[in-house]
Amino acid sequence: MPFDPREVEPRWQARWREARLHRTTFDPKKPKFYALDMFPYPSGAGLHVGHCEGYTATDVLTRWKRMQGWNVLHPMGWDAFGLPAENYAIKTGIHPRITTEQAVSNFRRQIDSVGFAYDWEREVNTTDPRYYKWTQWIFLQLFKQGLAYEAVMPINWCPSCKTGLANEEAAGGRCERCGTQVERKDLRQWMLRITAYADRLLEDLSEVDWPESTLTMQRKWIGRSEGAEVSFRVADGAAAGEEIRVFTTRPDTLSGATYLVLAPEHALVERLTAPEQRGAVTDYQTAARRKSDLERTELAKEKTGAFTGSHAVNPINGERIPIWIADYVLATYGTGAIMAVPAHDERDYDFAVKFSLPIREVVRPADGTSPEPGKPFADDGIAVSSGELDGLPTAEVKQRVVALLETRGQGKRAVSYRLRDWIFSRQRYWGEPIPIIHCAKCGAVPVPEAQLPVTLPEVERYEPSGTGESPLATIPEWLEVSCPTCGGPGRRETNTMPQWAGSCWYYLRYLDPTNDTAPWSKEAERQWMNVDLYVGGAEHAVLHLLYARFWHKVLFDLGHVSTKEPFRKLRHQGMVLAYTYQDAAEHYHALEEVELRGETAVLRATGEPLKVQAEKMAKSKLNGVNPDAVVAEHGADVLRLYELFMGEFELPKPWDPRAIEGCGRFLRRVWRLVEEHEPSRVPETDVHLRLRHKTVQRVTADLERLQFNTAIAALMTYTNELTSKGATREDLVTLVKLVGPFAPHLGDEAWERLGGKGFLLEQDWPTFDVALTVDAQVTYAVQVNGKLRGNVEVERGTPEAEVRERALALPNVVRQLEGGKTVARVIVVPDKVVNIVVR
Ligand code: ANZ
Ligand code: ZN
Repeated sequence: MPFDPREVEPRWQARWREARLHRTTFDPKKPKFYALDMFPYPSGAGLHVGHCEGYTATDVLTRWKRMQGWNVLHPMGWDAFGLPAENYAIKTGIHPRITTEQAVSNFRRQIDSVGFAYDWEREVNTTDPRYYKWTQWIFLQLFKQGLAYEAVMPINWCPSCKTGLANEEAAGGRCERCGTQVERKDLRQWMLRITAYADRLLEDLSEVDWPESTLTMQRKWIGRSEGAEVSFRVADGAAAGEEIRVFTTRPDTLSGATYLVLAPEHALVERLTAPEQRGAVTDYQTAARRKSDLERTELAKEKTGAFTGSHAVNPINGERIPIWIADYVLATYGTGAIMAVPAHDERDYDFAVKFSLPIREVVRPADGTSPEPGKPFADDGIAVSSGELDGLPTAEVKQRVVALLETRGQGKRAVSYRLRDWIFSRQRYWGEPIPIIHCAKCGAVPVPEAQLPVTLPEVERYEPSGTGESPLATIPEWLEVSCPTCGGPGRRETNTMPQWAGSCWYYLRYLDPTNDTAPWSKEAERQWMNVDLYVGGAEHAVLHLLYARFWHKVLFDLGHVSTKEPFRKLRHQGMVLAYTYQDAAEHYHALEEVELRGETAVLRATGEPLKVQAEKMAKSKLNGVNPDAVVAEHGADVLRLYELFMGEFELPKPWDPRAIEGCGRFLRRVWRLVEEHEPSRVPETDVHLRLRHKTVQRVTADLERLQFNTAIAALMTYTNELTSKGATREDLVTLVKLVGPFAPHLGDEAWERLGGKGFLLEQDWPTFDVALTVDAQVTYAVQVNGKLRGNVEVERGTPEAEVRERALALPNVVRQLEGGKTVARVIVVPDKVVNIVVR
């Protein structure tokens, strides 16, 4: 009977469900394995074969660990707040809750159809009030620690979405969602003081097993710079005598600082501006406000600026230098002011050239060569024109200058971070309400914990108000409440949390998802944390991981979690690409219109040759692959197998519809072996034994290293060998157990057919004997005076004397002794070579 996935797969899925097979249990005597998938945003488009890759990987690993007797936690949930559902609601008037529910049930159906072993009894949904109650609770813990605060911020503002955007959502100066040019707007915002954790977020990266590229991105994002803060006194004008502090990574170049530059928003600019410069300075400030940080600091950008009319004194040489403002200095980095050293910094150089400011060289290349003319020399070197510091290397000059400034009270060592506090509010509907009540007398008052959750009220319209407030501001019944502290009139906070909020702690809620008196129990936390393996896309390498680590550390400090880091090991699945077919006019054609000829392709209708490329899947490129279609055509087991067989797990690889067939053939071959099995016919031999132990070792070791593709290749080899040599019962049991995690439906069907009891997942993973994983026979190369003269094949472990004897008896060796030659020496290198020296 051929194996029909359409019949077999749903049948086993139903049996697993009835038996609650995937329910999490915990036995304190056993080790634990917490495998976490980055939970999806349930979009209307449904599950993607890219999702399936990571999910299959953790599914295989958790099934394997479970068979090895581990406690396994493998949950799934929904990161369901966010803009797409909300934008759809604005267009159609349909509540985002409804579209979200529909999308979630579609995702769940798809996930089940692939046979993933998630414990649905632990499903979480960030938009469920029983979940976001605790997101709000965590926010209040942050608030009580002084880690959540309000500030008026010049934020990125999308005039089309009418909402504020975090820097990362406005990369390149454009709204991530709609592409509109982003403006700056001053708005009251909730901020989270992630900068207070900058050092620990950096240091503790040494404790985790993450991809090096991701560690690097996190380090760069935090951007720790060591340097100094230097004080300059204002020499003239209304601000005379005041101090301007600058941050520099090159205090050694202080003698070359020929002017100061302040950010246009710097608090002192007002008083530094001389009456005759007022007009120019104000105009310049207005223009700067319209630009994004990125535009402002771009290296290649034409430099602009305005002179304030005031001067400052360089503390190292007493020189009077002009004070300018320019937008290439950011208000939010360092101190918002710099000492400009045009001879050694590219931006300062361009600026000095443009405004004819002095350029003074104070560092030269250490190798005695001349620096390139017409360019700043930005490297370390040897000090020149720096008085008594001349001739000293940069590192030492830095130390001496800082030491000198410190004794005079004019500066100190300082560290600066690129990381900024996290803008934690959105003026949108579909998010967690921030649980704060504003009172004229008491200020920002937390909603008492007993009153959580603050649920999202029903609204008529989902548009932001356009004045910078969320639609929640339009519902007086919801808005107006009494102050929890004084009982006077209060007004609810109308901002909602950003989409990142719910994903900052979902891995903790899975531990104890129905707890309604605490976000999770201490016991569950101690049992399962931390996450042993976190799998998800590299696109979350920075923000999600950084934000979640930040919350985790705060929770750690408050004693709510027992580990410093949440995710011990992290891996990113490589992106699943798909082939695209483009004609000469660069139009894309779907695979159905294409005829494949080896490596090339032509348009079926006209024979026109097409350009074939592996690209990211996209609707516009007609190369999307829908898992539903793959399951319908090939079955879930084949989909799962192919997802992991496609290539190395962590590398990008193209989906190849022709290669899927190979996986189908393999599984059919496994089934045929099981079906045609007649145990009495095949006696167990040493060859069987060794092959089996080798395969078990290979697959086990590959799973340990997440090398799924080579594990599958080993199973394919094993299957072929058994097909040609015949399989014993033990061979088949082992094969089925090894294949089971990859192809669980076929696994259970085959297990049952072999007379097995219970589910495959409840069986023990096969073990191996190392002694049996090495080949029984070894081949010695036999050399006479360094020349290969033959081979000797013996049983492994054959005594040296016997090997030697057999080597000397080889006809080809005997011939070398003709003419009265004698054997001077024989050297046997175990399992490798016999060297015979003849004279
Ligand atoms: C003098 C100097 C001389 C500098 C020199 C560099 C080279 P990182 O490494 O990114 O920390 N800087 C400081 N604050 C700034 C701000 N708010 N906006 C723009 N630029 C700012 O860079 C630190 C350097 O960037 C600082 O060192 C300062 O320029 C500039 F040969 O000071 B430097
Ligand atoms: Zn009050």
